[in-house]
Amino acid sequence: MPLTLVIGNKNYSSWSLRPWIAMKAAGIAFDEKVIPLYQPGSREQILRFSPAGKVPVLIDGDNAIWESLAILEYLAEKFPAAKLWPADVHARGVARSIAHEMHGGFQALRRNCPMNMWLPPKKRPQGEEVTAEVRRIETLWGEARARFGRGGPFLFGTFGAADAMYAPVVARLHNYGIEVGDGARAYMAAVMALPAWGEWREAALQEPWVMRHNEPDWPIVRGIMQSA
Ligand SMILES: N[C@@H](CCC(=O)N[C@@H](CS)C(=O)NCC(=O)O)C(=O)O
Repeated sequence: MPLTLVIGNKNYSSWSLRPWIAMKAAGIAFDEKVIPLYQPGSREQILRFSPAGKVPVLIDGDNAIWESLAILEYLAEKFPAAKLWPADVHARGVARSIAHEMHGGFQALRRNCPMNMWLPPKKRPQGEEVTAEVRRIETLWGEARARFGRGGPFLFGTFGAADAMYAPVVARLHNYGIEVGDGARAYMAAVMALPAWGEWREAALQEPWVMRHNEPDWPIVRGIMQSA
């Protein structure tokens, strides 16, 4: 029976993007089910699949695996050939550290810059808290690339679970026009050049569901949608 990944709207659901892009980039076959978030009935629909009432959730036969990072761990165990974590024990430890740092942190960036692929990329000034978090992200990306990234353009060379955890950060930095250095910019370009990124983004741009509280440029976005 194929795996099914239950996700939220592609435009907004940053947690859903993480296992989705990992599976696509690794060539792991799955069906997807999109549940538009924060609509009447959304919660009931999610609860049919996820005991925690959140997406993403991976359905594997009778098993439901929820929490983005737990899904990535499950996939790494079930599909070792996908090499979602680095082979080297030290690199793997650092990859898990930065994945967990993302999962539990960067609240200001998440709060102030919700993922929104509809937003026309432009500079949207952010406060000190966001700037400090972005500096931390640049540092940890830079250190991973310098120590472990020789085999490719991603944090640990080839695209893996740590990159998947930061994929929505790439979207945020891009759409909110947040300034980063050359190293981070090159890394972001590599992530955004993935065919899986293009597939997710194209689908996001087609979605009709609007979450107004995530739309700082609502009149502009509505104009784009109406002319699309
Ligand atoms: N810690 C969870 C967070 C999941 C989460 O917050 N998902 C959001 C969408 S991005 C959700 O399901 N929201 C719907 C709701 O809360 O009703 C994870 O890593 O998967």
